[in-house]
Amino acid sequence: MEPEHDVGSGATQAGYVIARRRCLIVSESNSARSTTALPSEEGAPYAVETGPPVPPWDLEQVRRDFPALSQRMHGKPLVYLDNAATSQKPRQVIAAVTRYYEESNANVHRAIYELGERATNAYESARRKVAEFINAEDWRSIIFTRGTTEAINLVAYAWGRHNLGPGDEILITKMEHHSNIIPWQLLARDTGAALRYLPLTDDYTLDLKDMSKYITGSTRIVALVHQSNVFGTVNPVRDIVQQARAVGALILVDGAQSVPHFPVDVMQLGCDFLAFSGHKMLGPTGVGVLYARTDLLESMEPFHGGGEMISTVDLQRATWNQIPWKFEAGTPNIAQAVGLGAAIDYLNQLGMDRIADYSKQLTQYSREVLSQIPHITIYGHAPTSSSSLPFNVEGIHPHDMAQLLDQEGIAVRAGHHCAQPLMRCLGVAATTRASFYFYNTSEEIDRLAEGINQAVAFMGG
Ligand code: 7TS
Repeated sequence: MEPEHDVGSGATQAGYVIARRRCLIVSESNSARSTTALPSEEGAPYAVETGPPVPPWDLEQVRRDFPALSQRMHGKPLVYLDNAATSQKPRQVIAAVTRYYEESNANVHRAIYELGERATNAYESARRKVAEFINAEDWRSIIFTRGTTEAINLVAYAWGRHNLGPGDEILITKMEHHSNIIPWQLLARDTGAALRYLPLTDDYTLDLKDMSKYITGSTRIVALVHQSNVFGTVNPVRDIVQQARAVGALILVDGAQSVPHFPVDVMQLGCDFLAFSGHKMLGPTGVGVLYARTDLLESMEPFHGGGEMISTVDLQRATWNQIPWKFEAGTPNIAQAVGLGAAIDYLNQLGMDRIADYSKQLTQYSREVLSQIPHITIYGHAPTSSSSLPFNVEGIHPHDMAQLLDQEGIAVRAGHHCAQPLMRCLGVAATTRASFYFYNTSEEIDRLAEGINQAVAFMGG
C-alpha cells in the first residue's frame, strides 16, 4: 500500500558537509582530551565544526507517521535510540496489517474462494516487492522466514548438514552477532567441519591482509555480517565474495543491519545467500527473509517438514513442492509479510540512498557531540560505519548508564549486543549503544549527550 502522503516530497539536499579532520573517535579513553577543543588535522584545536545534519525530508511530517515516537517516558518525550534492536513502525505498515486482517484474511495457496485468493495475492506480491527491493533476479529466490536468525539456521541445516564433513571449513568473523555464530558452531559440531574466524585489526575492522590464510581450498562457506550491529561498520563484502569465489566457497551475508540502512543489491554483491529481518526495517516482528540463488535452493534439502512444502506424501516418503514454498513449511506469517511489503513501499518513498546519507550524517554528528564528553570511550572508527555508536564512560556500568538515560526518556541498549566474541576483542563485557534511524533528529542526539553528562554528574564524576 502507498503511504498516506508523499514522505519524500519537498526534499532539500542535506546541506551538511563533513569537514576534513583527523578521526575523532578513539579506541581508547578520551579522558586526556579537552572537553571543548578537539585536535584538527593540522593539530589546531576546534570545537564541533559540522553542525547538525539537515534531513533531506520533512522530519516532523515523517515522525508523525510513527505513533510510538510521540509518547512520553517518565514524563519526558521519548528519544528512541535502539533502532539496531528493532525499528518503530509507521502508520502505513500498521494499517496494512490491520487492513489485511479486516479484508483479506484466509490461509494462503490452498483456498478455492475469493478471500483465499486475496490472501495469496497479498502474500505473494509482498515476496515480489522484497525481490525487487534487493534486486533479486528471480522472485523464487525469496523465502519468508521468522527473521535473520531463522534464515541463517535454514542455510546451516538445509545446506550445511548435507554438504559439509571433516576437512571442510566454515569461515565467519569476530564481528558477528550470535545469530551468525551459533548455527555454524552447531553445524561444525554435527558434521566435523572446522569453524574459523577472520580476525579484526586494532581499529576493529576486518583484517583482510592475510585473507588467503583464511579463505583456502578447504573453505566451503564464508558467512559474514554486512553492517556490524555494534560498530555500524560496513564490511567490504564484494572483495570477500571475490576471494571466496576463487576457492569455490559460498557466501552468506547477514544483512540484518545493512538492508534497513542502505541500498543492498544482491546482483552487485554477488552473494549466494542474504539474510535479513523485517522488524528492523519498519516491518512487523515475525517475518524475515532468506535470499538464495535458485539453483542452490533447488539442490538443497528442506529445512522444516509439514504442510505447504510437499508435492506428494506417501506413508514412508514424500516429494517436495517447488521453490520457494519447499522452504516454507506450515502456514506462513501472512499478515507480517504483507506488513513488510508496506514497509518496503515506505522506504522506497523516502529513498534508500537518502536514508543512508542521513544516517551517516546523524552518526557522524553523534560522534562529534559525544566525543566531547569527558572520560568517554567510543568504540570503533571505520570511515564506513553508520547508524550505531557503542560507548562507555569511565566508572559507570553500561546498565547503570542505560537506566539513568531511561529516566530522561532516552532508550538505548546496554549489554554485549549478542556479540560476546567481539566484546572480548574490545576487552569489555558490555557497552552502551545508541543506534539511529532516519526518523531520529540531531536534537535527540543533543539530549543523549545531555543525558550522559547528567548521568556522569549523578554518579559523582
Ligand atoms: N544479525 C545481526 C547483525 C543483528 O543485528 C541481529 C539482531 C540479528 C542477526 C538477529 O536478528 P533477528 O531479527 O533474527 O533477531 N540484532 C539485535 C541487536 O543488535 N540488538 O537486538 C537485536
